[in-house]
Amino acid sequence: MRTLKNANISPLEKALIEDFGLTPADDAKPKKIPLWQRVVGGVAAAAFYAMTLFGAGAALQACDDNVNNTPVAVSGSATDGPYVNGSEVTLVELTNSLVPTTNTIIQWTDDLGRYSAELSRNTKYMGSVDGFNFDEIAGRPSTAPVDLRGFFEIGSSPGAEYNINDVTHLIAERVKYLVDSGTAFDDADTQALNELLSELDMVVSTPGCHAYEMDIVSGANDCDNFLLAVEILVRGYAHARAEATGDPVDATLQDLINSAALYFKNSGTMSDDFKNGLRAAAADTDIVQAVQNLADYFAARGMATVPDADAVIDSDRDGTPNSLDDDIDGDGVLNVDDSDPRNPNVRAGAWCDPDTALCWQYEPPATTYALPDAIAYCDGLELDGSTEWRLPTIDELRTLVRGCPDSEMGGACEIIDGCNADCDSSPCFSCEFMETECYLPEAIPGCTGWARSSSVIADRPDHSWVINFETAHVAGSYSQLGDNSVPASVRCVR
Ligand SMILES: [Ca+2]
Ligand SMILES: [Ca+2]
Ligand SMILES: [Ca+2]
Ligand SMILES: [Ca+2]
Repeated sequence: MRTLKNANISPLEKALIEDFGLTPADDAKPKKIPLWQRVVGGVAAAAFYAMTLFGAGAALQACDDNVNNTPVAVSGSATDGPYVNGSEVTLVELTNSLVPTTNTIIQWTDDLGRYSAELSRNTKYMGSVDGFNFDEIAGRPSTAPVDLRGFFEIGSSPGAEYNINDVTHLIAERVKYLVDSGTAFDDADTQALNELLSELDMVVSTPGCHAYEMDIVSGANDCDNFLLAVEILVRGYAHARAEATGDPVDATLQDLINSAALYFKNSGTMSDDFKNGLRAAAADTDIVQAVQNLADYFAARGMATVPDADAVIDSDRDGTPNSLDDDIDGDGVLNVDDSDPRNPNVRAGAWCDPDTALCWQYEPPATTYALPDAIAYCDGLELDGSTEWRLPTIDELRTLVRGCPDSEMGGACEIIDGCNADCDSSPCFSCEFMETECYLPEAIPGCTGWARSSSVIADRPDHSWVINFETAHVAGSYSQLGDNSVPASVRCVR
């Protein structure tokens, strides 16, 4: 790429132009454009670039005297979550072919990401924003700046809104590509959004607007709901991926949306990785909490309305959005009967471990049982539409241990079903007592002390193997609890 030498182009503008691969055709010539008047200068620059890049025909079109390019007061908001006070919005005036002119306006946002500016009527712009923004999922500002961009065409109405958001960012490269291929801007913008919509099967929506008309800050129509849904899902994906890689969340988010926009550019499709990431986010993200976090942020700034992400997010991808779905997580248990209606692994009183496919009694009974009574209790249990419950073996019970590798099933502790008492000499008590937490999966409550298994110790049949989930200690009942007649906690399995 050529270096830009034009003194009229600021470093920021230069960076934007280079980001987009929109280098002017000739470095020196823009200096010859009379810039004595901004609007006229913009039209002249448009004509210049159009002439050099696309020939005289396009230039004549750009010089059409019938087009009213006088300035009009407009506003908009930059959101990926709202941007914080003083975030920088850069508005670069473009030719009809989306080639940058030298006319650039920089504005700073308020704490809802809102900006205002006087822009040329009937003229296309690239808007971009740089700054920190509110992370709806974490409920706090981002820890690094996130850049977004978008294209729009200013109409003739004063007060109209032109927003910069995740959706404008995701489709920007594609819009530019389509315009470069000869599609009119408005058609390109509509086509790109429709293509994006058809790729997102975790969102059920027909927004009926341009991406730059979507806004989470000042409304809750279907367009705004769609935008908030995409912002939450992209952010949810970024959080999950950052957790898996150990990378920072905001850098991960930036990488995800930039890579997705680039993939989308030529194909009009999203990668399987991106779609799967958003699908997982639709199922796993606490959408209610994310919307509440945003509502709290708005309320602190005197705003009552927040878009309804659940009106368009379809967590179980059955075609019905969450707000209309009587079984949101698609686990076959209606919301009203579901111990956790947002989590398909938690059903009516049961939690199914995705790692083992074993389903567990969600909450253990308050009563403790001697071994024969524990076996009878589980055999007689009716829960979650099933009577197939049993007292777990020690092998099954050890699959519930989390956070103590020796005691987890397959760890160094050698106590398994069928063992003699000498298995107990292996490292089965290597973790600390936890006062407030428990060595159980986060998804289930009930940090009991000693819990029974059905595994009787082979050479001491009046005793059996037990686990204390407060210490992850796997032991023979003879040393810790007493024989099979002593009551202990129970959690049935199927
Ligand atoms: Ca659904
Ligand atoms: Ca459903
Ligand atoms: Ca359900
Ligand atoms: Ca559920």
